[in-house]
Amino acid sequence: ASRVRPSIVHADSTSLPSILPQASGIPATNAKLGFLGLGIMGGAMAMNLIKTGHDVSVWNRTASKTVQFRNEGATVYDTKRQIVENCDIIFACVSDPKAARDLVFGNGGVLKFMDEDKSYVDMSTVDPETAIEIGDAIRSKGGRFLEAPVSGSKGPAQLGELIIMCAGDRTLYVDLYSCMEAISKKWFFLSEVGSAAKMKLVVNSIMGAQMAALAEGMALAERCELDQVTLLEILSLGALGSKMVNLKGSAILESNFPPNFPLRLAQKDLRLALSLSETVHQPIPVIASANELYKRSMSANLGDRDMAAVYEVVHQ
Ligand code: NA7
Repeated sequence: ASRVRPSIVHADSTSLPSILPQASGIPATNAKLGFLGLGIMGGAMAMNLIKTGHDVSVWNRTASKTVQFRNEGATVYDTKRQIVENCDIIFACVSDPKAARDLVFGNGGVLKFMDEDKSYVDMSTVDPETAIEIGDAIRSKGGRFLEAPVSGSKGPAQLGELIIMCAGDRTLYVDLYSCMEAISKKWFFLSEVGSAAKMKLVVNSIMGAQMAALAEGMALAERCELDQVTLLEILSLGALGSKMVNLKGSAILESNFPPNFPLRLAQKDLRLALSLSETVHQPIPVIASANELYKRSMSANLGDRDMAAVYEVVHQ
């Protein structure tokens, strides 16, 4: 039997009322979207989908987080089952591999309710093994699967300027055009499921080590009685100038670490990157060493603060 795919309505279509908000001029797909996980990242992405005229239903483990989405026009469901039954494409964005597996395989998980008319897009940052296991399971029920971890933290997520690494079902990737426009500035198709997870872990391992080096450098500057503001200005004017240096450097200067990217998730990504490096026998001693600082930060109860709070353990 031929499968009915939710289709993209193209910009020159006259069938859509012009009052609908659009993502960069692209009318929203007609597909009914479900979103599981309304944390910092998932919440911002779901909100941008709603604001660009998509039909969005949401579920979150902690129900109180759904209120603002209902107020913006989303349908709120109490169970994952209802999301699957009422939606064509289900997005998930939860903390870690355990949470991502729980959503699919756990009690009331989505797998039981998936069929050949459903698609599942996992945007959580997980290890490649988890992505492959989830992808295989969804496909075993006839559904389409795309892994789509994102690069960028709270600010880019709210601005719809994430960078998205996708791998898996190419037709689903194409069908997500208006969604990707709504939440990202660039999206990539890599290849087989697992490759996006690997790419994301490589990206975040570099970021974790860079953050740790910035924290140590700022601590060293202070210990040498150098002005940290001047240090940041010198860095930002040279080859190391970056949003990361500016934003995280300012956070350190102000000793203010609201969680744009919670430290516990940064440490999770380093842990997963280290495991990846072991499977392919690639030494990553600088990244491994940075991970020790994040582990120490976790012991110092800094996990729910921003990753820049790693400064607190290098600056004693
Ligand atoms: P947050 O803000 O810590 O949000 C985590 C979300 O994951 C939140 O909705 C949690 O629900 C949900 N979660 C965690 N564990 C579970 C389980 N077991 N079952 C269902 N839902 C769960 O993280 P971010 O939004 O910053 O990051 C999400 C992902 O993107 C992560 O992989 C990052 O590395 C990148 P809660 O509200 O706590 O009930």
